[in-house]
Amino acid sequence: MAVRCQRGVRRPASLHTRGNCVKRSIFSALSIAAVASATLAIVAPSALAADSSTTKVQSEEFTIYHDDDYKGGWCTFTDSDDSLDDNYWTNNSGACSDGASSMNNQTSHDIVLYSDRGYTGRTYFAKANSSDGDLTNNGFDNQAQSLKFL
Ligand SMILES: [Ca+2]
Ligand SMILES: [Ca+2]
Repeated sequence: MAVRCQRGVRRPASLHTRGNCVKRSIFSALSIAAVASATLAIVAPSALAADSSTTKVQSEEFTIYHDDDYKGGWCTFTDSDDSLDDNYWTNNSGACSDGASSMNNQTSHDIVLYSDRGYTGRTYFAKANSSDGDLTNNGFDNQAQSLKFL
């Protein structure tokens, strides 16, 4: 059934033609998608590898961890945040407020953690490029509710 795709055919006889044309265009769309994803599959691993090796060193990220010693889920920040209620631990254990037990400041900013929303309450000072595996001895375990990049 070699039916050619024709434009402007009005008669119902063109039903087959249309079906055939639709299939062909779907097929070519799939081919394009297949080529695109094949290209992505080739590119992605090296891009990811490059990312993970460089971001560790160069990323300007501040990270709080749910547990001591940089364990449990974590939340990362690249700027001030006046409420951690709408930030969530990476392991889906809930909102990041009132849960931080260790922190890693990989930014060039000093950062202040606050025990209340809107940069109020008691404070914990995280120096630029510093880390702390246990906030308990700073009286700040599970306290952070907002944080400000200075
Ligand atoms: Ca927030
Ligand atoms: Ca905790």
